[in-house]
Amino acid sequence: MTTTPIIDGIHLHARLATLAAIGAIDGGGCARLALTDEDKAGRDLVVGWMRELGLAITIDAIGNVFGLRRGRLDGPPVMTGSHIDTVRTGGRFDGNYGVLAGLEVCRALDAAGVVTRHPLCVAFFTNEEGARFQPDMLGSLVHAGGLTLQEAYAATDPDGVRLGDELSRIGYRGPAAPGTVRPRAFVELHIEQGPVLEEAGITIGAVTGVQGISWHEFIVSGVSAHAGTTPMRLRHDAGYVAGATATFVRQITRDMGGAQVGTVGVSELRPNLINVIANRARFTVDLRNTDELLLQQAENHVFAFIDETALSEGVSIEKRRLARFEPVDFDPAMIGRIERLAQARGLSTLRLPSGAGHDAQMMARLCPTGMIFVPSAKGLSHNVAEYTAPADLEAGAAVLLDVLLALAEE
Ligand code: HGY
Ligand code: MN
Ligand code: MN
Repeated sequence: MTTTPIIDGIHLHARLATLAAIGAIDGGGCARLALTDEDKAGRDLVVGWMRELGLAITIDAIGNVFGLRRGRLDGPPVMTGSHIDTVRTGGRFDGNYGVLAGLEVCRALDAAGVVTRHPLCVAFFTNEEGARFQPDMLGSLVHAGGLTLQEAYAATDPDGVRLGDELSRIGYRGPAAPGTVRPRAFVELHIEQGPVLEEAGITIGAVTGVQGISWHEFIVSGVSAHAGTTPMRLRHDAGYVAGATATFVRQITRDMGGAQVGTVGVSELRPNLINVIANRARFTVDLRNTDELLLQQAENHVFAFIDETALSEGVSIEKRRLARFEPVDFDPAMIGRIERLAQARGLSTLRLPSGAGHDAQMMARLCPTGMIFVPSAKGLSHNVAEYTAPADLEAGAAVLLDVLLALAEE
């Protein structure tokens, strides 16, 4: 005899707190950069929880982990999931929430004695953040066939450490070929990480897609010299090029308006001394837009500015592309399903694009895919103060339960 499955919110909050304790940093956040010891500890904990639920575990060659819950039929599962790696100044909900809510759905179905028609799968993907190794969404990109294992293994972090070596070191270079677990549908529950839902007073976001992402690294080589004795006309100041670019990126977003955003997130000078003109700068440019042509325009403006500035300053530039993904639209039927099921629970809904990258944007290459958002307090994320109200976390998990159930009974 089955009963109505219900998400256990208390258990969800407790699990989020337990996972957040791994790599905990001051202010209540997490630092579990991909493939570090902290990431391994987080992985081991979540895999243990999957085993407790009796899920069949598959680990693939890029370290993606899949927990499969049997259905009445065999065949492709309905999949949910996200990531459990974090940026260095991460919050406790980004990625983690979607994975743990997926496990709570399995737990609620167990408690209700429900076996779905199609199997369910809860997954977490390797290196979603891209904060240590690029590109971001690396594990799901390999899963979707957008990056080879060899290319992924060869990625290096700023210290020159190879991704493939770190994956082996933490014991998550699994036996399964990438793409082995091919879903019939994919749904990712995630915090919005921006201000839209909170400012609109809306609980559930039915995400329409993910904006395009352009990540590039620039290495500027100039000439170090005395900050006091060197006339301005004789300088080849790498630090100036980095600073001027950060200003230009802000200016170009202002000129373009609309959805265009731009960030110089990494900016390192050498020798980084108060009285020495920098002979080396390493900086990154993150540009995003929901419109691909506008994103290309933004790239062209920024790249031309950097080339012109380098020429006039007499410095050389090395440019490296770290990530480039075009905007992705989610499955219209999935968007409508999320909206309908949330409204059936009396929850307010809003359609919106995602400003952040997500594994769902890669899974959309394989199957009908959608995302469910819940509000982020003050729109803050990638910040230890990241926060979503418990009631909103529970509402999102309940909608995930309904959407997965609907998909798994089709
Ligand atoms: O950068 C992003 O949007 C994601 O957090 N990787
Ligand atoms: Mn995320
Ligand atoms: Mn993130």
